[in-house]
Amino acid sequence: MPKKKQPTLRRANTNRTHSRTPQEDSKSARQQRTYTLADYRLEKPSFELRQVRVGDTVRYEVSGNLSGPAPPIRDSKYLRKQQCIEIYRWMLLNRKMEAALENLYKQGKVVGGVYFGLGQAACSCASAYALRPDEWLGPLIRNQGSLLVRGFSASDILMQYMAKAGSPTNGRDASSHFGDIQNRNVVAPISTLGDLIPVLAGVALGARLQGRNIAVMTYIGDGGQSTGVTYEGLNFAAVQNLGLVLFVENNLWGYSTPADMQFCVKDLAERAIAYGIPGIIVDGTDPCQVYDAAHEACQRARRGEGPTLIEAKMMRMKGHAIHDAAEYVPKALFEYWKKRDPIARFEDYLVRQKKWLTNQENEKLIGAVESELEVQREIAVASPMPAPESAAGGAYCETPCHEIRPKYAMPKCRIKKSLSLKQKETAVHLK
Ligand SMILES: Cc1ncc(C[n+]2csc(CCOP(=O)(O)OP(=O)(O)O)c2C)c(N)n1
Ligand SMILES: [Mg+2]
Repeated sequence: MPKKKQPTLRRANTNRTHSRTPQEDSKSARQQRTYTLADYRLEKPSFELRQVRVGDTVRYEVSGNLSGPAPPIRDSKYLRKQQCIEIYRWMLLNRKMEAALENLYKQGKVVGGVYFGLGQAACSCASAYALRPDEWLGPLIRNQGSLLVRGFSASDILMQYMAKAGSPTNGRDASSHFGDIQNRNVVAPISTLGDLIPVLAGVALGARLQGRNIAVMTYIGDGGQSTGVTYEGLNFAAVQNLGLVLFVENNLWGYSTPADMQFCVKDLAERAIAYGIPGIIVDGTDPCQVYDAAHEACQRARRGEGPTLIEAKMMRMKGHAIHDAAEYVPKALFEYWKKRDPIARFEDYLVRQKKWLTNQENEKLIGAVESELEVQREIAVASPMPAPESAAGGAYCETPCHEIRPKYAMPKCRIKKSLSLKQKETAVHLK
């Protein structure tokens, strides 16, 4: 039997003494990989945090350029005047509802802790605004603005925090662990950070099997993005070309750990390269940038082209939760981001720059949001606590209560045999 020819292994010449030929240079240039990350920001903050030990305690010091003026809002490529005003309104409601929540907590009416999204309203509201009603959202605990955009009322959120009988979980769960899979297509937040990612990828896969490519959106923090399940979920979405839109909310802190001590990459969007998907950077305090990136990612998702990772850079303007005074955050950092307040800057953009709202119209709009919130607050405060004997009931519903049916019924997908593997992955063929 003829001897099988062994493949020859070519070794790199480690003792090379001659310089590289032009042919070698061009070959190496061809092999070199370059990646680009779209960056929508009009300002690239540059400062560093340093941990300083003082006796048994540590504190953080910030250095860098913290005195520059706040950047302007970037004109949206897609939003029209009325849509900008609508997003501004959601952002106002988001903030005012959180202020009401803080007061209710101080009055002893809240059961458990309260988590705020102060400084993050543009990211929550403008991202959720990019989804269609039939698409899906999986918010995190700070994305209360996203819940409002998806159709929950402020009283739902206030009642949930007060554990009222009429709250979405009938008073059996505090904070934001609620969703609505029947009408609003909202998956309840999962506290185990990262777990929403494979769940939402699964929702997109389910829709694909029904013959539709849809956008599904969820969020992960700068801390949570280091979990294993984030990698697994996003990688799965990438290889299956699922329409996941993942916002990495880089608010510079994970509890009391600064972002500088959590990862070595310069921008978290760089991690997209490792999944083979687009990575985008936006200023998370600019609703137009957030919307544009979200809209483009949703369009990609709807075309069956797979997931997008969007890093939204901003700052958590309060402690981790209401019990945390955030004394570890250098005051200069709060001052810097206060000048970049998303609502004040968007208001300035709409009223003074674009002149899409007169001062009078703006005041009227703010007044209307305040009145709406006051009505919602009163409904929430006046509603009853659950009956003690109901304590052993289910958090979401009683069993048997209603039949939980699959949203889109059985798969309708037919894949043509003649398609290439890549085409088969994204193909949507209705019967
Ligand atoms: C898998 C997992 N590990 C740890 C925690 C505890 N934990 C809750 S919130 C939090 C910090 C999260 O920081 P980040 O992801 O940056 O979100 P942020 O609070 O800044 O919005 C941690 C560690 C958790 N909920 N899940
Ligand atoms: Mg964080």
